[in-house]
Amino acid sequence: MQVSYSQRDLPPGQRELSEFPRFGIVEFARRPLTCRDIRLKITGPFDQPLILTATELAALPRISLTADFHCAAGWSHRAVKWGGFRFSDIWEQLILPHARPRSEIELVVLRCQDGYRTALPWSDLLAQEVLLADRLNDLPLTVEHGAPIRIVAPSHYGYKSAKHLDRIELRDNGAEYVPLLPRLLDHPRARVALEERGQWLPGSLLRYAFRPFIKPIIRKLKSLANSAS
Ligand SMILES: Nc1nc2c(c(=O)[nH]1)N[C@H]1C(S)=C(S)[C@@H](COP(=O)(O)O)O[C@H]1N2
Ligand SMILES: [Mo]
Repeated sequence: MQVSYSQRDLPPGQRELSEFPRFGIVEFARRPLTCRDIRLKITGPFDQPLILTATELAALPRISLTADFHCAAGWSHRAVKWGGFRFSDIWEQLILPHARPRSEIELVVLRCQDGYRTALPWSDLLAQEVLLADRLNDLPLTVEHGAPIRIVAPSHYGYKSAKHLDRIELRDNGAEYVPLLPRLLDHPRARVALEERGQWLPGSLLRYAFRPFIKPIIRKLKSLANSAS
């Protein structure tokens, strides 16, 4: 199945990059991956945690999704082609039959091999365009872009698209979640269309505050990749 989420105009405050850069927290990018194979631990208000590997995922329909990617710091890259599985299919076909939650899920915490974490409201994650992707531009996901598997949530800023995903925590109480990033840089929903770059200050202001960090971070992460090879 093919889906496309590409717009004619970039969202407010975004500038286009012709290359798709590696981006994120430089300290975390220095950490070697602990596991090259897909292994997702699913925990929640049910008795037993669930482990999903490539074998279980292979039972689901494969989705190919082309979407623009928007980082809250202000860069966008157009028409990224992802391959993977819908989160909603994973929920309905792989989780629910084995682990029926005792209470309603409010929030999902996404935890990564490098120590990164982010969270999204449950209903946002169930949207049709949210994938767990293991392929990028018809090739297996590289370490730079989130191997072995990552979230892709194209309606949300890039910081919700957790790379090197290894744990999905379903929570019935969202209020207890402590964000990794300072709240100024972490909006609970981070919808691109509403310019929810962060909290406390409007996105239309934050776009100027974040912009100077784009180039140095990209340069730093490129030099990491070079020294590793
Ligand atoms: N595990 C992990 N996921 C992460 C990050 C990170 O540092 N570690 N950075 C986030 C940010 S801020 C962005 S913009 C995107 C960048 O994805 P890319 O490196 O594939 O361009 O990854 C997001 N997911
Ligand atoms: Mo970002």
